[in-house]
Amino acid sequence: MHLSSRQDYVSISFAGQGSGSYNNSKQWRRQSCWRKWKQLSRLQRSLILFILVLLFICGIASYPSVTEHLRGGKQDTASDSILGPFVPFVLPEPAKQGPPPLPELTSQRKLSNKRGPPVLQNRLQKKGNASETVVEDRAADSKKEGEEKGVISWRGAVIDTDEATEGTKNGENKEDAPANREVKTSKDLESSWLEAVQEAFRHAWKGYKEFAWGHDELRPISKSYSEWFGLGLTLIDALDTMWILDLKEEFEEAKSWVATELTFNKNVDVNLFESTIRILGGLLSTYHLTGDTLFLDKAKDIGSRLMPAFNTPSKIPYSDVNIGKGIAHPPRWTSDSTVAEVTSIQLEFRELSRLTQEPQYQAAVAEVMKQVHKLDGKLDGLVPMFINTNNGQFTHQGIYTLGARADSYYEYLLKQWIQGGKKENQLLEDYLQAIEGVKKNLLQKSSPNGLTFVGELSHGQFSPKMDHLVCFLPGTLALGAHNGLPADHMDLAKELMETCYQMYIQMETGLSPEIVHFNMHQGSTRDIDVKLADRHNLLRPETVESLFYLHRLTKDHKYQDWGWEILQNFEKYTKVSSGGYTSINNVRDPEYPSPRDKMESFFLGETLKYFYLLFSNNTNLISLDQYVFNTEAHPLPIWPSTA
Ligand code: DMJ
Repeated sequence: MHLSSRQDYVSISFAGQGSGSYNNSKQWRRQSCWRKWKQLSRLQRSLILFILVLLFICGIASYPSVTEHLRGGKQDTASDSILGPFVPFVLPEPAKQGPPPLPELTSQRKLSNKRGPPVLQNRLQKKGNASETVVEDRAADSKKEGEEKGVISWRGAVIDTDEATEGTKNGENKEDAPANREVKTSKDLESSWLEAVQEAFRHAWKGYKEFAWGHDELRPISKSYSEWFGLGLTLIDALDTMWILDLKEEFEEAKSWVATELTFNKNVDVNLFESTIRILGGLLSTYHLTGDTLFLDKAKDIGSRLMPAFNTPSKIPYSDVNIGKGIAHPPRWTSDSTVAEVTSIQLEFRELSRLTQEPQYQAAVAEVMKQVHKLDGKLDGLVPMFINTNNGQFTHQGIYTLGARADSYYEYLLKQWIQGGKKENQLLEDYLQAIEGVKKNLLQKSSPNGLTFVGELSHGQFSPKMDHLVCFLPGTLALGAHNGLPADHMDLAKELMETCYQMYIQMETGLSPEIVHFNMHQGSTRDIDVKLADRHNLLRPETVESLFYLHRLTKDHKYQDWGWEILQNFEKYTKVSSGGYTSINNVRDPEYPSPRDKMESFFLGETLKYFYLLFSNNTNLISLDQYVFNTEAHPLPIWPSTA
């Protein structure tokens, strides 16, 4: 059994060369045909060869009439062709697996699909962008708005905290850009792209259902699964995506698994952060979207089982909990937790308290925020990456990043403030201070093309390294601007969005690597370098997530175009023919991107959901004035005002 799956893997990898599709059957078929051919007698072989030659001669003789037919542009059917149905033999187009090309795409929006030498693309699109003139208007407007109620001031920044209306806040386009386009075409394009996302989801689901049902992650190449917590992670992460994508049938089968098979009474260690954002967050949002109390009951169950994590000397939670035994512990090698992990579970636990009217969940996570707020060791609002669960202090100080281990700390400052009705000023202040800290310490421009990027700081030394994870930031900045934060947050969001897009488009596969390094010295010939060890792509969502926010809030359709381009590249280089999508090892080799044989749960939970929301022009589909997305793309309601 094991052996056969390894053989599959080798042949599948080979098929990736040139085709972009991981189909394991070709080589096998070639070998077995050859064996059969050798088994035939000499007479049989001569007869077959004779027939083939005869067919070839007939083919040559009929060639002119056939090509004539084709040139006439007329579609041959069985009834009007004297030769019967003509099926021309064509080589399979290399690496084309996605949905059929859409006529509107070529006629209405000419997308640059260049690859290879990393030259900057789409720079021109930036210039003369209608939305940028609106930014100036908004900046002028914001002074006037400051005189009205719901305004607070932070270090000179005027912040309008009044309820936002999508598409009308700082830096957002007032006019609905689609009006400039032909409405019918725009509608057609929208439905084709939405269907393409549904189709991608169905394909991913097919693989999961066939080879990994009820398990954590699909391994699409080996047609098997991997287990992390043993809790059906992909299925739970994908529940609300199916609901939003209107995939009722798939949703119902998943729901019945949750009802009959899902149990948290298991002797397993789970990571507090990962299970909170994926499982608790997924169940809570599905409850809100469907109103089905099955999901709320399951959310309460997992939420209460995670609580032992907070039983630490400092009240800063441990990273791991055994949800069957109710015992928590730090990782074996340290008593530290990750700062992003302990500060990115708040949206979910706060919501659980609100729904259950049981205050202990909210109290536990609020205590973490309170302590982190007061801690020494920050740099202009930027936090280190680790925190000790015994003494509650930051450790490994002096390193600052918006990437792994710190990223969602910043995201959740803003989002908690929004979730709670924009009343918790301390959260807002920490967020605003951190963004100023980013601008002062981490923001730089690349050479030769001046891409704005967020680097890292290590003991005062700047490193031009940026994780793909940082690409959540344009979306978060745009969301802040939408909620009344300074208009220059939207300007920065747009600049960083361009950079994240370039991280895709400058790669030979059109897919971003996990980490890039920007060139800063004058005379550089390219802006982006990728180290050998950083060339993988895990099907991560952050860029698509930010494209969604940027499109939703500016109405600029270029963000949809960029997203479409990226979706096509996922289709081309990560789709596995038997079902599912795989992470890849090398985004710089379109001939052999080298599958890693894993479909992360966030591909269904986040990436495909954000694609769908990006392509939809319906601002009421998970309105940003009613919902706030957790860091795993599960929408949770913004609390209704009690005042
Ligand atoms: C997801 O689990 C979440 O988005 C998290 O905040 C970061 N990592 C992955 C996706 O990249």
